Amino acid sequence: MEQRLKELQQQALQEVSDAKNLKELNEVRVAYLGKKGPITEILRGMGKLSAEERPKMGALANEVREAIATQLEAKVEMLEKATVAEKLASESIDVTLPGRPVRTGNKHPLTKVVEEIEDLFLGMGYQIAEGPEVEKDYYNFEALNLPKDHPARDMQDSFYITEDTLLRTHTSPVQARTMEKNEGKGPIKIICPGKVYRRDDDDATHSHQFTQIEGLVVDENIRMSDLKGTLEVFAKKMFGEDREIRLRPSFFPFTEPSVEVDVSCAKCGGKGCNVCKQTGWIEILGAGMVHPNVLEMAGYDSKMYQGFAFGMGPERIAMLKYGIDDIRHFYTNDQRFNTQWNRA
Ligand code: 2U9
Repeated sequence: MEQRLKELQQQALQEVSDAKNLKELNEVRVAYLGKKGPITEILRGMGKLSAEERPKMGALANEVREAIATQLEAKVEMLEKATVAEKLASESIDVTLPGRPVRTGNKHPLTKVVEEIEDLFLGMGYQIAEGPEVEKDYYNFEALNLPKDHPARDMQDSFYITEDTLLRTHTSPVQARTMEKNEGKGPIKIICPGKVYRRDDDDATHSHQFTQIEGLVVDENIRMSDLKGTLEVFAKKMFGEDREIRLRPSFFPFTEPSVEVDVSCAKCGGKGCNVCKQTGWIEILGAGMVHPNVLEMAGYDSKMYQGFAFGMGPERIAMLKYGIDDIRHFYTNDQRFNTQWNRA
């Protein structure tokens, strides 16, 4: 029996050592230490031994059992550690690998130019004011010194909704509303960006809906020189520090005097070329001193308060700055156009 136990121990330990995984190891456990296994059988048969041999064999059988169990435990632990190590190795992440590129969108070129202009005036202490696109005839025309019989009110030129509401034809009503809200007091220093609408046939330079940015400054002691200095800073920041501006007399019902403002041509530096039609100058905006009638209608004493105003079309500014030849590009959403303006 002693011999049999020793053989069993040797055999079991060999099988433990040969087991390649936890499943095989469990099979060894069941085969040797299970209820139907040879060791249990031997222990059950102890009764048949002599009183002298019984304790000796019992102790030996238990020793063999212990030895196998201890080896099994050790092997289980080893296999478990190996499994964890294998899993860690296979799941390791190479943090030095380059990331997958993410395709980002970009702002519309018109949005970029509007924001550039806004930032420029915000930097000069202006605030941004907004107002409704469906506007009262009063704020769109009357308050801006365009009386009832003025030709600009023609049904042919504006999108009327009712007799006294229309899609605004400029952003000037926002300034008129702001002045009214300020109840005759200064200072006001605002720019008004937004969509405007005019009855026009669309072509390379006209669109029935376009964008405007207008500015208004109202305070005591505002002079034409303030307007000129402001527009000079704007033109240089927008088109280049070596650009110059010139003012030409013009007419708008809401300003007196009124001017049109040109910037020296960036391509030829003023010598004359195809971009500036050989004149050396390019028109970029209109401006003037706020008409006393406009100040008075909004509740300002025009002897105490003066103002200057200006208006520009960001599409035109963008077309000049980036050499875009057709205003319709801004509104037809061709991705080849929209995605080529990825400068920050
Ligand atoms: C108030 C008082 C005065 C706004 C002005 C212009 C001159 C002007 C055009 C340029 C090209 C519009 O985009 S465009 O078609 N604008 O020339 N706008 S002065 O004057 C105002 C506005 C509001 C209360």
